[in-house]
Amino acid sequence: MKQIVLGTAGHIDHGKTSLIRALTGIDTDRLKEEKERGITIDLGFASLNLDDDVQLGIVDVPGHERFVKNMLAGVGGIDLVLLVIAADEGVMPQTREHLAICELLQVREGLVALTKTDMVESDWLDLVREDTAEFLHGTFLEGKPIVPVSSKTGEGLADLVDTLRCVCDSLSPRSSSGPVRLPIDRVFTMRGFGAVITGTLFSGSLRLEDRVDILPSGLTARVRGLQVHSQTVTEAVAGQRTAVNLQGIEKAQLQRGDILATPGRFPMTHMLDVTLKLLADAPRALKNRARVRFHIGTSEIMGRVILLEGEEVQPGAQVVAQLRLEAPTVAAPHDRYVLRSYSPVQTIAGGMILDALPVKHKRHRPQVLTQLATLHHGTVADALTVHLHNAEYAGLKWSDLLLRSPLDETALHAVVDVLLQQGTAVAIENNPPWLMHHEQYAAARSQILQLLAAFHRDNPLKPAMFTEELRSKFPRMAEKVFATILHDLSAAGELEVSRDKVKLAQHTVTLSPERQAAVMALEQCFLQAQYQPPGVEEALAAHAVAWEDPEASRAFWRWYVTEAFPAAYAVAA
Ligand SMILES: Nc1nc2c(ncn2[C@@H]2O[C@H](COP(=O)(O)OP(=O)(O)OP(=O)(O)O)[C@@H](O)[C@H]2O)c(=O)[nH]1
Ligand SMILES: [Mg+2]
Repeated sequence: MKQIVLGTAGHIDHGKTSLIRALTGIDTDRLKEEKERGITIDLGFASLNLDDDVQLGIVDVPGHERFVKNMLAGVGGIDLVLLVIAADEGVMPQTREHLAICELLQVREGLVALTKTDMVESDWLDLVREDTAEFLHGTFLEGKPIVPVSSKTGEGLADLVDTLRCVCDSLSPRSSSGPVRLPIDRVFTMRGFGAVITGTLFSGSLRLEDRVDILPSGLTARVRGLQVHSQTVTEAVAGQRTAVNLQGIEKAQLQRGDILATPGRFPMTHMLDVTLKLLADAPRALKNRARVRFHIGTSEIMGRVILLEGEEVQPGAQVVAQLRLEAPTVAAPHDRYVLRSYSPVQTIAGGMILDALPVKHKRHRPQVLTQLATLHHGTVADALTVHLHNAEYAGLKWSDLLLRSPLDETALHAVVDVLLQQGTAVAIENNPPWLMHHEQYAAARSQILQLLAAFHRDNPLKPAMFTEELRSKFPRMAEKVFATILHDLSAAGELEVSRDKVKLAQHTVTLSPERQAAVMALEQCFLQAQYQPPGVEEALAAHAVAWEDPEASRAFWRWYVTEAFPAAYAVAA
């Protein structure tokens, strides 16, 4: 069965909750205060079977401008928005704000319900319809169905359901591969069962007994029970409204905004590189370092916008920026987010995560801007090439590659294959892949060859260099990377590795005729001395090996006994 999550949107009192009740029979206003005041304060939930193939999970949001924060927590995971506009009032401020939010979050599909048709004349209804079409012009809802309904008389409801069916047909189901990520929108306890959380499963699939991380607290829990649309299930998949009964954690340790995730899969971050579009009707330009409210998933976190070019963003413009947050968050490339101004609280901007684990950028750096442009406009392969380049000699392990891409494991393997085939990356390890940018790999190779050449030049009498000594020249290079490059160089015939030493393949210790004669004489001396080998100075003196530099002659001697003539060494030792 196809699972689609629909969210309502629209101005206060325009009839969202009444319409959901008329469609499903469920009153989504659960709180006492909601019933007393006749308004929605927090998210409400319902479900509707459109036919045998499609099950709609419904999130009903509040329209009041003071509760946009709650609305934002509800629309994060929706596939489809039902924008509700009352025929008697037409487009109002939160109609605009909610539509802008859906647009910033790139909600995939949508339609409009013109409610309260029983309260207006038909010529007025025609006018509102025209106005609405004009209002939608240039937005993702342009040209989408506008369905007049009355929740009071029931008129138009059948038509709305038919239209919903059509819209859902065009929506492809979400892929349930990938890691589990479920932004929590509600926490409560069930007597005898303990803590229960609900939310829209953003990606992956969740099974009974699975272990999960709760972020950002880092606590872990076990899935004891699962429900989808009030039915007990053994597995929930991406795109489903899911209730999870957790064992090993208390209600007090959980809150809206937390994320339930595959253990160890998502590191937390205080910084994010993003595209940032300031809404065309934002009240003023956005200045560098402006304090904002950052919304992602079901969470709200304070932070500052660091503009990477220019001093301010004009309404309607899009830039790249770095967000520096006051509390950690979890995000993945291509996730969408919304920004609201600190005070007065108003939706002003939003965009897409480009890098969830950036370094702190200095502003006005052409290289940073070029790289972010690639992360924004390039393919996943292009983006990974940028990250591989920045990773230098460390390269990127499989877990790093996963964090740097929006793909699941299967799709990422395909991209890795392309990077290897086209020579952009070199494999340090194959299973799982650990990649290095080909330029960094080439640079490391030639640096190793250069260091060895320098060693041989400075130590012409030493046949080889201790591998550990060479390795110590690369303090930031992982053992495995170093070993792989040595292995590759050796396989290519560039160098020779023997036990704990390494040398350039073409390097040999060549002696002057004078030294060669001394070696022979010393060798004879040792052989003849048998079990009473002479001391170093004594042997040198006896054979008049008086080279210009006494230090050099001692070094030569050491080499001679330890390397050139193992039999002599064995005796000397
Ligand atoms: N006559 C008439 N009244 C309606 C209709 N739909 C809703 N109402 C009335 O409008 C008022 C507001 O309806 P709600 O459904 O609570 O509006 P809402 O959009 O959910 O409001 P918030 O959640 O607070 O934003 C209630 O008094 C409803 O009875 C309709 O189709 N016809
Ligand atoms: Mg309501």
